[in-house]
Formats: sequence, C-alpha cells, structure tokens
Amino acid sequence: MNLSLENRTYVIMGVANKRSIAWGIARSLSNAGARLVFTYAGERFEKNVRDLAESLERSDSLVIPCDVTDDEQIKEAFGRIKEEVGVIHGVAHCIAFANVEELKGEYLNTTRDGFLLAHNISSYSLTAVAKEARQLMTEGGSIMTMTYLGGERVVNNYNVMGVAKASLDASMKYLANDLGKDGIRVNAISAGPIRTLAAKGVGDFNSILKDIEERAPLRRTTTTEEVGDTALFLMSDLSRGLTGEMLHIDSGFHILG
Ligand code: N5H
Repeated sequence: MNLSLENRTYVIMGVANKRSIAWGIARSLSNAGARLVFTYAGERFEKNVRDLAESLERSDSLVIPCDVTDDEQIKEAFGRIKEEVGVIHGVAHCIAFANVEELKGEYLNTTRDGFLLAHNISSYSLTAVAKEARQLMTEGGSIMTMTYLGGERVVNNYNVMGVAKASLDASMKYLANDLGKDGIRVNAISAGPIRTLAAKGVGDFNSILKDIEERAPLRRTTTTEEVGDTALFLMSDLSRGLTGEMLHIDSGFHILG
C-alpha cells in the first residue's frame, strides 16, 4: 500500500489560476503519477487551465468545460470523460460561489436568490457531480470536496457561504453513506484561509492571516501544497478506511476557542 497514483485518473474541478487550491491538489496528484482531467466554468478560465495543465510533466491531461449549475453540462462532461479515459478513480470538487455583497455585514440581509445561488453552486453541485462520477468509478475510489470552518461555527462575514458549507458538509456524509457500498469514499478538507482568487476582495484578509500566524498551534498559515498532499492521501489507498470525514488542514486553528 503506498501513495502512488500510477494508472489512475482523477477529475479536478475548480482551477481558476496557479493560486487555486485545486491547482495545489492537481500538482500533488500529478507528482504521484496520476492522469488528470480538469473542468472549468466559463471561457474566462479556459486558457489559464489549459496553460497550467500543459505545464505538468504528463501531456495527457484532458481539459473540458463544466458549469455545475447545469445538469446537462455535468452529464456531457462526464460523458466525454468516459469516452476519452473510461474509468476514473476520484474527483476533487473545489467549487464555491456567493455574491460578493453577501459576504460582509449581517447574514440577516441574505436574499433568497443569493441564498439559492450559493447553495446551488457550493453545495448541490457535489451531489450532482457524485451522481455522474459514480458511473465512471467502477473500480471504487475517492471523492473529496473543500469546506471551511465557517460552516461549523460563526466566522464574521462568511455568512451565506457558511450556511452553504454546513449543507455541503452534511451532503458529504450522506453521499459517503450512499456510495460506500460501491467502494467509493467521500471526504472533505477544511482548509485554513489561503490567498486565492476566491479570497480576493475579501476585506481584512491580511488581518485574518496575521491572527492565524499568531495564534494557530503551528503558527503559520495554510498552503495549497499542504492541502494538495492531504488530497493525495485521500485519493490514495492509504486512506482506505476513511470516509464521511472532515480533515482540518489549518495549522490546528480549529481547536482554539
Ligand atoms: C470569513 C471569510 C472572508 C469572507 C468570505 C469569503 C468567502 C469566499 C468564498 C466564495 C467562494 C467567494 C466568492 O464567491 C467570490 C465571488 O463573489 C467573486 N469572485 C469571483 O467570481 C472569482 C473571480 C471566482 C474565481 O470565484 C469563484 N468563487 O468562482 C473567509 C475567509 C477567511 C476564508 C475563505 C476565503 C474561504 C473560502 O470559502 O474560500
């Protein structure tokens, strides 16, 4: 039993640029010998993702569009993956969205549309993706998603995204229960704050990071490499007994009161 992912294929959803957590995951899996399939949402990110995929040592990555708000696109994307690579061994779901104006001030002001949008993209998409991925995971495997502490307790400004992450966390567990009989494990990584594109425009991000450097048990902030290497563990057979679990990769910040 080892960390090698030779002869395995993984779908990575949610690379926006080189700072993306999804890209940290891609590098760790690729270094372990995996073949990768990248999905992106919207033409805006296509070139970034293609350029990044080409920078990997293996030249057989697949890059395809997949807007997770559209069931047809998810079906089409996994249909193409089936045609081109056949069996897959895992999916890294690194997708979230909320209206930026609802990520500050009082949660109370969340609109119905904003609530549904955040839940649609950030939570329901895992279920919709797992349903299609299951059909290609005939040898079993591992599905993982990204969550954040703000789904477990109140973190200022996280607001509707926190409520969506709570829903995502519960979905992860129900999916783990459904898919366990097919040898498919479902887990989540709860990462500490990382300066990604999604974090851009978040007021006070510097002071959030500074607080972590001062107080987290490891006295440093989380890197995409740390998340990537944990994803490698989750995708490998070393984690074969682990499902329905949330791993905090956050320098231990979550244990603080
Ligand atoms: C407590 C905080 C800070 C406040 C909340 C931040 C929430 C961020 C997550 C979502 C995904 C950000 C988001 O949807 C921003 C969009 O409205 C605008 N941005 C975009 O459209 C960019 C271009 C694309 C790439 O973004 C997406 N999502 O497609 C939490 C922080 C301390 C930690 C953090 C930043 C958590 C997290 O969930 O990412």
